[in-house]
Formats: sequence, structure tokens, C-alpha cells
Amino acid sequence: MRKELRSLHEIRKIDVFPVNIPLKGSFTTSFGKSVAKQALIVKISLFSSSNEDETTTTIGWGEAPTDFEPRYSGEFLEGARAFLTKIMAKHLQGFQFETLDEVHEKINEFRGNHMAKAAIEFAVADALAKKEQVSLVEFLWKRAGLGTPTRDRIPVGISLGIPDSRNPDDLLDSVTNAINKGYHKIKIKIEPGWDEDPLMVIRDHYPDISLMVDGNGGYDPERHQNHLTRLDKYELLMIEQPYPEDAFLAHQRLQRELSTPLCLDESLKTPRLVTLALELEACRIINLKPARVGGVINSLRIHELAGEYKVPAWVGGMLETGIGRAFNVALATLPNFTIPGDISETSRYFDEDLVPYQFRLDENGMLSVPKEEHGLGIHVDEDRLQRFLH
Ligand code: OSB
Ligand code: MG
Repeated sequence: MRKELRSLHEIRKIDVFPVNIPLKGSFTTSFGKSVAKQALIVKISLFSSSNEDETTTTIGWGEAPTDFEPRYSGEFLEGARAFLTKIMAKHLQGFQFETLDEVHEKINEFRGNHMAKAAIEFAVADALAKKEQVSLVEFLWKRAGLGTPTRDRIPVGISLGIPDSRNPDDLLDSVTNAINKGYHKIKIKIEPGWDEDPLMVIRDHYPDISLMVDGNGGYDPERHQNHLTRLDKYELLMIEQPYPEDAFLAHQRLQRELSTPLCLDESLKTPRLVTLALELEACRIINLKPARVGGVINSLRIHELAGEYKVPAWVGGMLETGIGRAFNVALATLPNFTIPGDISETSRYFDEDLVPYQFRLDENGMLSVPKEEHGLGIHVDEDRLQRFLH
């Protein structure tokens, strides 16, 4: 019988790079305005030895899309940085394992800090895929028990912030540009006072486009239920996270009154909370952000839950750099992601990214999985990483 080739891996080094990269245009949501994208870039050196006495060192990259201020969620850059450099580094330096699941168990001895944990899992997955000489897509499909990937291109959508001018016609121009580019789904950010006006203008011009809204928790269950039920008439694909993240029962109540599906984002921090939301029917669609849920293993579990409950799911975004974007694109190839993700092309966000690879829509509004290397498929420009260091 042929001897199975097994590898033992050891985490030799974890480097953490805080970056601050200017956005081409500002991005405003109900929780605030961003003019630059902050993130923590994680670089992991994996030392591997096999039972054939061969040793190798492989580098893996990950991203924690944390901002300076905890506005989207309670996580923020300096907190995530301390978690990674003071706690993760201490416990993972020299940690030996065979599979990503063992790393997942190890880092989940600690509570919270999902974005930081996600960066670790992404980096380890990238390194393991490189070591196995497969793409991250192949790695993810295999871990999901799905065999050979059946797609390497995905339809995508765009998320449009609230314009500084607060003029619906300015937003309409952005919508027109996005439609002309070929985006498959248009999402607009809303908040109390900025919802029906832009929706009326957009629906007036584009009665049939696939349109949705995202409240980022800016509405109050005590005051806005009736107002939100009026959004049914705009025939939206979904309404994303109108209420704060812990408002499961308020979302359930709203969903009972709405014919438009609700989708949760901020609320769905763990697979168990996804089960809670689906059992309550607090939503009918899942937004999966791998960073929000703490990485690869929880993302795959939530992808599975979407299948078990037969609810559509899609991959959300956090204005990631090319590193996190490559990860989101790879994840979005999985079969239960049936709705276009918030994964736009590089040029929509940055003049210069951390990776030279440009994510670009093809003529059908599809993004392809990058294939410059194994793993994530992108090359990280370490000079640029130094230049954007914060
Ligand atoms: O709620 O989906 C969100 C960006 C930052 C924080 C939260 C959200 C967003 C987006 C942009 O909607 C999605 C993207 O283009 O990355
Ligand atoms: Mg959202």
C-alpha cells in the first residue's frame, strides 16, 4: 500500500501590518463617513515537514478589515492589533497542526475578535493551499466536501454610499454608471431621512433593476417599523440590517409585516446566530462576511446552513484591499452563494491597492478568481505595504 503523504505544519512567525489606504471617493453609511480604508494585514510563515523528510517554508496572507473607530461593529484596528500581536502571537508562535480546523480550535479558545481571527485563518488557508499547490478555491471546495470547483467567475454587485450632496440625482448618476459597467445588483445605503426619496428617483428611471437597500442598523424598532413597511412598494430584492445587531425579535416582527425579504449582516456573527435568525425567520437571506464571522471555518459552516435551510446567501464586503477581496471572490464561488456579492472592481475603491492585480469586471459583469499564484492567487507588493503603513 502506498504510504499517505502527511505534513506537519508549524507557525513560525506572524507579522501584523496596520495600513491606511485612501479611498477614491468617500463612502457614507448610517454609521459614518470613510475617506480611507484601514486594515490589518497579517503575514504568516508556515514551516512544514512531511514524513518524507522534506521541509518547506510557505508564506500566507490575510486581512482584518478593521477601521480606526468601532462603528460597523465593536471591533477596531488598535483592539485587533493588540489581540494579534499580544495574544495570538504568544499562543500561536510554534503551534503545530495538520489541518486548518486545528488552528480554528486553538484561536477559538479566546472570545470575540472575529476580524483578527479571520485574518489568521485566511493567512493559514492561503499558506496551506500554496503548500498543496492548489488554488484557494480548490482548497475551500475540498474542505466543504464539494469536490472539484464548478466555477471560477462570479456575478457581482456594487454598494453605493449616501452622497455628500444628499441629492438623489447624484446617486442616480452613480446607479447609471454601475448599470453601464454591468453590475448585477445595486445596493444603496439608507438611513432615516434618506430612503424613500432616492428610491423613488431610482425606481422612476430603472423600474426593473435588481435593487436593494442597507440600513446598517440605523433604524429604531420602536419608531420606524411602519416607515420600513412602506419600502415594500419599491420591489426591492431585500432590505439589509435595518435595526441594530442584537434586535433579532424586532427583525422577526418586521419580517412578518414585510413581503420584501430581510437580510441580516451585523447580527450574524456566528453560525449559531445564523441558526437563531433563520429559526425565528428574522431574515430570509444571509449576508456572509468571512471577516465578521471569524474566518474560513465559520464561513463554510454558514454556507452549509444556507443549504440546509434553503435560504439564498451572498458574500458581503468591507471595502477590502486586494488581499481580502481575493478571499471574498474565492469564497463566493461556492454553490450556495446564489446572489451576487458586494465585491466590486479594484478601480471602484482605490487608485493604488496593496496588490498589483486589478480585479476587473468582464463584459458580463463577472469577476474572475485571480490565478497569478496558488492559494489566494494574488501577489502582495511589500513595498506598497510599507508605504501604506500607518
Ligand atoms: O454593511 O455591507 C456593509 C462597507 C463597509 C462596512 C459595511 C458594509 C460595507 C459595504 C461595502 O456595503 C461593500 C464593499 O463594496 O466592500
Ligand atoms: Mg451591510
